[in-house]
Amino acid sequence: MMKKALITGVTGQDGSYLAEFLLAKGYEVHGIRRRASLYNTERIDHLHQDPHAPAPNFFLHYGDLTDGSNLTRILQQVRPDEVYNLGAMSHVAVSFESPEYTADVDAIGTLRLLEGLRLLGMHRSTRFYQASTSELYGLVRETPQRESTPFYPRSPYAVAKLYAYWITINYREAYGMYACNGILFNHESPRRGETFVTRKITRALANIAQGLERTLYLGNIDALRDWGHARDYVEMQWLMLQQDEAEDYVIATGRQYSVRHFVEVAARELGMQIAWEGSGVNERGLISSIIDERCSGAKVGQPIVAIDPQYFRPAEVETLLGDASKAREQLGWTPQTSFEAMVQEMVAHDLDAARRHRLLASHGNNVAISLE
Ligand code: NDP
Ligand code: GDR
Repeated sequence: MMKKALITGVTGQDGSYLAEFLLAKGYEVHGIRRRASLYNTERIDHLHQDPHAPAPNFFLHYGDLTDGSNLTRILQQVRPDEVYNLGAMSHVAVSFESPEYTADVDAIGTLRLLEGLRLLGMHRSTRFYQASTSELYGLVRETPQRESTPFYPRSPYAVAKLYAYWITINYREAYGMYACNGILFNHESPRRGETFVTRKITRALANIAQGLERTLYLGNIDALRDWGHARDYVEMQWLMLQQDEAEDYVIATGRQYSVRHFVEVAARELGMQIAWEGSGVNERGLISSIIDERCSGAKVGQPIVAIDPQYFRPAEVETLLGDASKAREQLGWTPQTSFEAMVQEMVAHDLDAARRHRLLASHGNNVAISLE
């Protein structure tokens, strides 16, 4: 029998890779999309199937994690074997601007799904994956971070995700649900949202290489992250739901780099010599140490990376480094893509897009480039 999966957040980075992965495994895949005034299905358009075609196996449903009755109706209609809750207001900096909405979607949205499954009597038959995050560790208490490391969330996003983490465990313990948390460290790809730092960097440097931009503005370039490739990480999400017992797992590469290093690797890929400019102190006294021996002043035409304090966060997560030994040993998982190969893939993708933009611009088309 063909298994059925329901993915919230199917239009996002991970949702698109997971949908591809599950379709390749022979699943019938259902995804929840939000209504938007513009198309928001770019990442999954290649999976679209004509619903009139014989035996389609990819379906989209309009819905929202803030709407409990809608979620329950979709669960009732689809009756999935597996639910992957990837939908979220996932931007840490934006969560400081919209903390209440973030809690509604990321925390209570998770509860709505779990409760929907329980009310429909599907809690014993449907397996549930919760997209938990390394942001839970926040102000880190132990390095590297593993499943037993204490949490200390540092943003409205992380606090909302902490609720989602515990409510998932609570439904597992209280109602015998197969429900687990994947505590995933940062993972990136050419499909990464354009305002997350890695994609912002590769996109801006590619535009600079094509003469469409001159300056990339960043916040805390000393932040350290454990970056993996999203394509590798969605396999883990599936593996976690295929075990005899539901458990929680850390997923990470075990390697850590600074934002500054990411810029340097991406720039090297493009054969660029970056000029670093400026420095910043945010209102809490956090200093980004960009003024150093490399800040010698830009030559004419040289690409500039400058610090703009507007990108500092009210509370920052300075360092994250994961220990995925449990996933490696119990699930036999290891990431396939190296940091360098991932940066290379992202740069190549964004350079291709920048070339097309330049071509359009040279033919008089107005190309809007927005970098946040
Ligand atoms: P994205 O931001 O790329 O995708 C988020 C998805 O959630 C989009 O499909 C978005 O829809 C959807 N969404 C947002 N708000 C709602 C809502 N109110 N109702 C229904 N759907 C909504 O995130 P990623 O793919 O990178 O991440 C997937 C999940 O994993 C998220 O929960 C994230 O918090 C978590 N995570 C991500 C990590 C990473 O490094 N990428 C690491 C650890 C955890 P739309 O397209 O319409 O905006
Ligand atoms: P993060 O990802 O907050 O770790 O959350 P992001 O790429 O936004 O930031 C990483 C680090 O880079 C610093 N930084 C900047 N960040 C952004 N976005 N823009 C900038 O200009 C900039 N300059 C420096 C940040 O301060 C931060 O330290 C991501 C999301 O996918 C979450 O949903 C997920 O849970 C975590 O990863 C794990």
